[in-house]
Amino acid sequence: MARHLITSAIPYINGVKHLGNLVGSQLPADLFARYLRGRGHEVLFLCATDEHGTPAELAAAKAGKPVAEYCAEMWQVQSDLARGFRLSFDHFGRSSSPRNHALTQHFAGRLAEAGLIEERLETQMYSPADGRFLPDRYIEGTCPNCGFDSARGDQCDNCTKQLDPVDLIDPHSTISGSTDLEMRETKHLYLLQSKMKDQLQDWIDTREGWPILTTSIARKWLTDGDGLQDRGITRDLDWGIPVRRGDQDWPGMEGKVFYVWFDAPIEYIACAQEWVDAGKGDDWERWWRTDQGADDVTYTQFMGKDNVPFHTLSFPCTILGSGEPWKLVDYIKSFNYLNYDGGQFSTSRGRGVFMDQALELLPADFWRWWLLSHAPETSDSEFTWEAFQQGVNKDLADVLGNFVSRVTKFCRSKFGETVPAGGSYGPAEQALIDELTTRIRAYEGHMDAIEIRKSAAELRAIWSAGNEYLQAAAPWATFKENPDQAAAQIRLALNLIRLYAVLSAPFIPDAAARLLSAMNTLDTAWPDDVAAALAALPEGHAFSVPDNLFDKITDDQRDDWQARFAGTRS
Ligand code: B3M
Ligand code: ZN
Repeated sequence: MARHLITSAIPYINGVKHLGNLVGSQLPADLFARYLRGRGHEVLFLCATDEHGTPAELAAAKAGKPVAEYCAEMWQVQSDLARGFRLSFDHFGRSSSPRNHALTQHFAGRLAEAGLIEERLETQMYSPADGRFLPDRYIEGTCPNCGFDSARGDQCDNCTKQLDPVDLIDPHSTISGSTDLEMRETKHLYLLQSKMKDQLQDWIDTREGWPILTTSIARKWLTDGDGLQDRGITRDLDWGIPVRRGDQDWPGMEGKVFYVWFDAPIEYIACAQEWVDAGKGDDWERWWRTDQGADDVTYTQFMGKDNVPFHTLSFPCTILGSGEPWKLVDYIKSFNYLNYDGGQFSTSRGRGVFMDQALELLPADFWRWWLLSHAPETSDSEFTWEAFQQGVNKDLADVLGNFVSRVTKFCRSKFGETVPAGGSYGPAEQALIDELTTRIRAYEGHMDAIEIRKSAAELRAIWSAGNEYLQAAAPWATFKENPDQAAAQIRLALNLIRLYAVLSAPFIPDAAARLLSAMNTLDTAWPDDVAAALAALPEGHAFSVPDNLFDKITDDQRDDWQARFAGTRS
């Protein structure tokens, strides 16, 4: 039994996430966590809301609420949706927690002591009408690169170019609309990432077997242009973690907060402390401190590709720079984008299907299965309603659902609702056991390597093997000449249902639970020995016929949903 720490990128607080966000971090992280628990490992799976920065302040202002109140409400909304999708976090924390405040200030203090933080005087846009500086999204104007008229202070959403507020043409405040802006001097803290370049380069170069997507992004940032840039880690904002050196004031930094990307990854650690505070665990150090047992932990992070630089460079810089024995990530699984019906999912434009809407249409398993089996691993992938209908109907209804229904109903009609006795397994059954053994070992290999599409394909093949066996064995025909042999065939098939529940639970946990309850068993042992696993339900064991597992998506539903989600969310 090994110990696995798993974190998903923590979603921004400003609104409900869309299915593209879900499949790019939280959902695959949950798949992996459930799989490892199923194999008997000890898992700590953490996620949280990312509550600071200008997006939170602006969303709260739009909702007409104080930021703290807005964040508390949205945390509840996101937490409920996570439960709805059966995301099995051990704790769902908040980056605004007192724990994260203290830990972020602690890291800043350590980095300052190590000579890795520098105070720099710079000029920034100030709005006299608003009485404040205008960082990041508080300022908009015309993009000097493409001419887009609502480019933000930090980035143009149209051409994606990274910008500085001073680059914008005709800039204005997004709070008051004021164009009366001036440059004022203000002091900020810079993390001297450039000093850590060699150490980070060595670390990246020695990461064996990391996905190309992850290392190529890290290398590009390490070597492109001027290499690793020093990074401003403070902002002139009200909402955030006040700038302090450990528990001491930081002269000259009054009224400033840390930049959201400085404190957000630290929440991965603070979240483990919150998990202990919530009474769900009693020792966070053994997961995070290498001097207190975390050396034995395998730590895996999940995220979209846009988050990779912060996790391969910035956060490791914080960890390594502190000079303290914190656990570093062992493996980063990153994802490309899921597109929506010929375009992009977009939170700001409300385009696509959002987590709350998805659960109003169909149970979580439908979405989990389709999204995971189409995870954007090697390239971007696309959600279309046709593909969704086809995938769900074929894999879940025709293959898995149909197998369960045929086997349980046939047994009930001929033998009653108990595992039938009599007969014995012959060459056909042995061939099936052999095939399943090969396939289950392959499935484990793909899951261990977090190859999600390959895992889904193998699971589908495992379900199909059962259908093919049933078709060839034809117990409904065998029964007429040799009821004993039909009994053995059905006994095997009923045991396969339990086996399927165990193997499928990471993808479709609700259906798996229903199968186990129909098979009237609490035995979720992983099939290390397939022959033994197929004898788990003994002769005479009572079961019940489950209700239809998956209703097919009709053409009318598909057309209706496609039309309904063609526009933008209001
Ligand atoms: N909140 C961005 C995102 O949700 C950001 C991730 C933080 S991970 C520490 O894509
Ligand atoms: Zn642009």
